[in-house]
Amino acid sequence: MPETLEHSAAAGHRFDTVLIANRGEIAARIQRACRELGLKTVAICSEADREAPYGSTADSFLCIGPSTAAKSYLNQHAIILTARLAGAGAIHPGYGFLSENAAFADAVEKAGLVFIGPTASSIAIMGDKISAKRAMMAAGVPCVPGPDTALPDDPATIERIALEIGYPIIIKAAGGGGGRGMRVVPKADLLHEAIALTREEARKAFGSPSLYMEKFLEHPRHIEIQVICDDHGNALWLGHRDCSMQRRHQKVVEEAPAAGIAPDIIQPVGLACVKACLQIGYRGVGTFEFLYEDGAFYFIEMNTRLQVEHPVTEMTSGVDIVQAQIRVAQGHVLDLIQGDVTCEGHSFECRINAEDPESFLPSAGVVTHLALPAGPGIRVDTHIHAGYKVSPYYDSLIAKLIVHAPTRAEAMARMREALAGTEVEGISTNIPFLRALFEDGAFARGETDIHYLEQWLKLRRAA
Ligand code: MV4
Repeated sequence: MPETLEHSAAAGHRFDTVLIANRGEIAARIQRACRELGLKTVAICSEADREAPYGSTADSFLCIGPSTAAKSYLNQHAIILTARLAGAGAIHPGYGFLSENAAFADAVEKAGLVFIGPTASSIAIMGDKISAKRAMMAAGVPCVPGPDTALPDDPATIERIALEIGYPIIIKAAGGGGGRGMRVVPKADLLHEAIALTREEARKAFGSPSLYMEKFLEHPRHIEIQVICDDHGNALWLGHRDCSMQRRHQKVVEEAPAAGIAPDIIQPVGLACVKACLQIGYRGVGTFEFLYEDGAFYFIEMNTRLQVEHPVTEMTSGVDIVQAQIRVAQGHVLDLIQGDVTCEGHSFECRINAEDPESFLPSAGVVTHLALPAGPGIRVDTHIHAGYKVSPYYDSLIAKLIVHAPTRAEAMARMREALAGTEVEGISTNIPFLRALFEDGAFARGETDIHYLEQWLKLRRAA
């Protein structure tokens, strides 16, 4: 049956070949989604990734530069040129690298290619944490107490703002995010020094001295809401995740849904996120990050990319988020409405990292033996195999172990089983530590916050 005009992709959005501007497990994940949609794929690599298995399954595979990311996966010009040479009509940036670079999204569109992600303008608004907060406050999304404007220079005015919020407060760089460029101020006499230090860091790291101030929440959980929007005024939220289990801003275990949060508590927050997306004309997938403390949600940041932990939401919602992301980039209307979106059962994801168990430093080398788990409700997203060489150039994520089961307790049991069936030899990994974490009582009871894992590691080391 021919598509109706409204349901067909806009002419300017048509593409049949996607260049995947990333590496590792997510390059393999995106390639599968493309193939299932009948799209051809162009894989790219650096010199360190020439042997990557997703290279031989792509329709073409091109080496674009040296091992250093700055000269390959971050080389905008080389990537756009390669897309044109290989006949790709679109670029999927994955996560990390160029995925939240507004100038890259703009350059891709100016080259006549589709950027599989939001508009450059949406990326830029969310990249500036002050303009992001302003957009969210305007849409009625609950935010952390504090102004949605940059801190002024006048010391007396700054002091007054801090007193109004109430100590402890936190100073954050507008150009920061993900834990970079922030400083907690416990009391008034430390305020001006903290601002001066954070401003200098911000100037150096982000090229902008712009700062803002918020109430510091001491024991929150990190809860996020996944959204997807098309170019025709439709937006959906696909449920929520708890990503509190982290160390140094690196998530280790994620789950969906967040434990112990009643649907009628989260529902208005999800709807506010949808409203915000419609108000700013957002397109593509996105994640609203919240802190959750004493029964209330506080927006902190929006991520304008596909996230590492998207699989837990795929397991509970049944939506293939990567396929949906590509479809909306093609200009298609979302084929779901909010009433079709359900949350079934419970899902966990463990990030398997090639790292030293004591120092957490990346562990490079050859995987001499690999056993992966299988069975109902078990999914493994990885690019590695026995004989694979883990290089020292990139982040240490080598696989994601994802489980799904009817209840949280059953999902935990399934993850214990999956971890027991996972064997990686030749390099060090965090598997022993993940096994121990899934035996932890407080975790099983859902009694954790953003500080829990670091405290747990400290106690474990002392024992
Ligand atoms: C905060 C906060 C407490 N109060 N903001 C860190 C990452 C960045 N996305 C925001 N972060 C935080 N912002 C206020 N007003 C505590 C953190 C924070 C954190 C947040 C989420 C997950 C892990 C974290 C670890 C330390 C601090």
